Amino acid sequence: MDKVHTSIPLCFPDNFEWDRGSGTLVKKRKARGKLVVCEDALQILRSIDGPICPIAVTGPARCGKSYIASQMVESRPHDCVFKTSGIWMSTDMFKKKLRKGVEVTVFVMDTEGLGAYDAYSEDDLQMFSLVSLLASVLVYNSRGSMTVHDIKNLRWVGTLGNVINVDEVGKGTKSKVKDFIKFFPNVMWLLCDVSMTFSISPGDEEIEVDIKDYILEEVLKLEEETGDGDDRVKEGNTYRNALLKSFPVFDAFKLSTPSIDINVLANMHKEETRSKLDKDFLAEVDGLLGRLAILMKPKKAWPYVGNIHGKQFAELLKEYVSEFSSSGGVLNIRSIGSRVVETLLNDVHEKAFDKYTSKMDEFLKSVLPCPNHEVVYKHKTCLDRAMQYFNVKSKYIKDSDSLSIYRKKLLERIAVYSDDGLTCVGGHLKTSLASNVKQSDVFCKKIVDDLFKEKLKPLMDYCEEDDTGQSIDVESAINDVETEYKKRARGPQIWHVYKTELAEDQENVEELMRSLKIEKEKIMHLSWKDDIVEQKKGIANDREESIAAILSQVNQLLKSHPGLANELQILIAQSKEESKKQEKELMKKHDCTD
Ligand SMILES: Nc1nc2c(ncn2[C@@H]2O[C@H](COP(=O)(O)OP(=O)(O)OP(=O)(O)O)[C@@H](O)[C@H]2O)c(=O)[nH]1
Ligand SMILES: [Mg+2]
Repeated sequence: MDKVHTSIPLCFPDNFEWDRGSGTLVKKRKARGKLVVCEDALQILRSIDGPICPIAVTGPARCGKSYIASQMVESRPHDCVFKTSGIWMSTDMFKKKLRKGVEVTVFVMDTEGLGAYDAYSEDDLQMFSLVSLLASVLVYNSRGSMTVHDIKNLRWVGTLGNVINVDEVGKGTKSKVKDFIKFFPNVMWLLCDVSMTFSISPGDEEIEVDIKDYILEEVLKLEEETGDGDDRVKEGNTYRNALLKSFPVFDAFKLSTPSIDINVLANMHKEETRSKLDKDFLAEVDGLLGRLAILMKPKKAWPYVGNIHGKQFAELLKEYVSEFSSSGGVLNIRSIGSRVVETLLNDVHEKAFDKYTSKMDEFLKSVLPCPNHEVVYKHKTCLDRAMQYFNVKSKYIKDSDSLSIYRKKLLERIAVYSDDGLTCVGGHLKTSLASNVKQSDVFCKKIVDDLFKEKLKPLMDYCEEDDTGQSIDVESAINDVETEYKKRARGPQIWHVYKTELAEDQENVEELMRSLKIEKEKIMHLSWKDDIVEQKKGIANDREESIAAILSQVNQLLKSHPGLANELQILIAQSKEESKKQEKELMKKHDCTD
């Protein structure tokens, strides 16, 4: 497993390589080139949610920056945590509640010394500009007391304006210092190894003053420019102006010599040395930390972003470093700001959309098919959730144009409505509603199939098989199917499927039943007819038989009584009458007039 580092480089010169395993920068066999960012550090930064307060320590080489930066990390580590080439960050972060109630995550950044023997002045300037842009509190560390003659030590500040461009690209508008000064860090000038007291003499008498007042009065007070060729004064005034005007708050603090023992001084970063340090020095370090706490403020980024979080800080760092290497050393922080806003809003928009879809899809999975109004109701709750997320996460972005573009983008990705606002014609909601229709269709058709198999098919089979002429209650069977369908069917396709599928089945059944009835009636009718024919046949036979019998009787009578013609006529008439009577009775029985 990789070692847990107490500090990690944010960016470093490309003649080094970050070795995650040992937590060190390994020097490569090449000359120093551009700065590169450390992806591991960006990951750590991105995980910081909420406002941040980065404190950076900078200043000339070998003047105790790394030692003092270590003392600023809470809880104070015993060993020096920084090994500086490039900009390093403490991985031990801590929370602080600031005066206005904002809670910030504080982390300390240490920089390689300005004017180090192997760094060119351009690199120094880049380094100084970078920490000025990244920090909320900038500690400028120098050793020894500062006099008016040491003013050139401020050259980094003086040339800041050459490196940082704030004007809109392609537009003639000039930004004023006051527009962006509040985005710059509060600055603390820390003078080490200064044991003496300071005094100023506004009148005749000397007054002992705090080092801050001394510096403001004696070092940073503009010198009168006497005229031609007084470049030294001019230059000094430029630096003075830059320091006082580029940073919103200026403070200064001094620390006395930590020890008179040179062995102790040489090993201050070691844990065992702490007990050997001068007690006054340690008390002063406590005092310094108290003063720094007053200077702390949430980091803001110019021009659009308010309080930035770890993620935005990581984006800014990446942008600054890559812009430095591609722009020949000049940063346009306005266009960087716009790009960062773009990246951030994209990210927030994407996450807000995920919030919407994750809840919505989970719901759809469990309830579809369902009435469309339930889908729309859930959509509204999920939309509120997504918009709330978007608003909370973008509240620190002050670029109202970009905000409204991304808000609209998010809304359109979720749902687009027709001009009259009544129909959803696009976005995720449209897909959800379409899926509901599709699932409802399949679901309802399956119910129709099931009901047909369960209830109608057996009925039809029974009707077809049964020829007993018993009456079957088709109507109540169909009503039963209808009630059951209404009970089981779900979603927007209930009526469509009812009309197109179930009603058709019902009609088929009814039709079949009707034709079945007719067939049966025909069969009945036919059998009646057959009966009549048979019976008629019987009557005819009977009549033939009786006619033959009568004729034989007649012959006998005529033989024995030749004069009995009248008796013969009566017998014939009787036979005819009998035959008709039988036929009538048959007709009456079958209600048939045939
Ligand atoms: N005299 C004195 N020495 C100090 C002080 N602080 C640290 N040192 C010693 O000065 C040397 C450099 O200290 P660092 O803290 O590494 O200084 P630095 O400014 O970070 O050095 P670079 O990163 O190389 O620019 C070490 O030997 C420290 O023990 C101080 O306040 N006074
Ligand atoms: Mg150092």
